Amino acid sequence: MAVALGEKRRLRLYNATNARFLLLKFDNASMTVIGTDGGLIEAPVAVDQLLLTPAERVELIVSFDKPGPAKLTMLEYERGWMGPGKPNEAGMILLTANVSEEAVAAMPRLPAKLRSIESLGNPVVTRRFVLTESMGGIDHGSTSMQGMDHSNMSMSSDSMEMKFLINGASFDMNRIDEVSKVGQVELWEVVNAADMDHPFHVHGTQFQVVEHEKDGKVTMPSYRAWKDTVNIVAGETVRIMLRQDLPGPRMYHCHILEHEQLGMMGTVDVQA
Ligand SMILES: [Cu+2]
Repeated sequence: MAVALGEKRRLRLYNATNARFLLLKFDNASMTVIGTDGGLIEAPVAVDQLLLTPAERVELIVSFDKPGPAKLTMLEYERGWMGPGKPNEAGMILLTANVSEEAVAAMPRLPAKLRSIESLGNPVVTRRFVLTESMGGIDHGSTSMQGMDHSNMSMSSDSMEMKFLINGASFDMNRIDEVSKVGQVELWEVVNAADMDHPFHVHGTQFQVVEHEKDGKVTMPSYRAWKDTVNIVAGETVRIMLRQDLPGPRMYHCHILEHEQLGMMGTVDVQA
């Protein structure tokens, strides 16, 4: 990509990988987030780096204020990889922009306000989803596997029968796990009691992240956004608010495709 010095470009990034966690940094350029999975956020937010987990999207304004190559680069992120074959991704370059010495004519300023995002109000229902992993018939909650050597394990090995569960259950197409109602505001508490991060994805709507809780410490997101995928770090609880406006069955699942295939998925039936 060739750009002029001082130019700004609007980039939409979509993590369409099955399992890679993209911790991104733009060397020699600056990033400003203007949108997430569900469109624009309320005001631009400058960031040094950003984590894009499978299925997450972000919309950026990138400012190229230094001449020479500007590189979108992956940084090391530990999501709790198990088994062999972990790719060495740190330092991988996803995009290079060649920034000219010649400056562009003045660029328009970003608007201070992009849109309003209303709060969903008070929830009338609270649901709790606990994510766990089970290996070879043994259930593993958090910390139980620490110190074990995972080097000989393979998720695809029949003998190990690795399973990924929500509330102790593996996905069943013929089972309804939750029953909801159109227009009902709900608080979902997603607890990651497993040893790996799991990007949690909900179909049919966009949600707002209320807070993250880990080791008793609660943090709120730094800005309000519409999302349909949020990473739940190992050992973390994330609370989200949502409302479904159309009737029908909707899936929710981990968006690491291997985990979803091995059971970490459920169905909420939204009734009219
Ligand atoms: Cu997962």
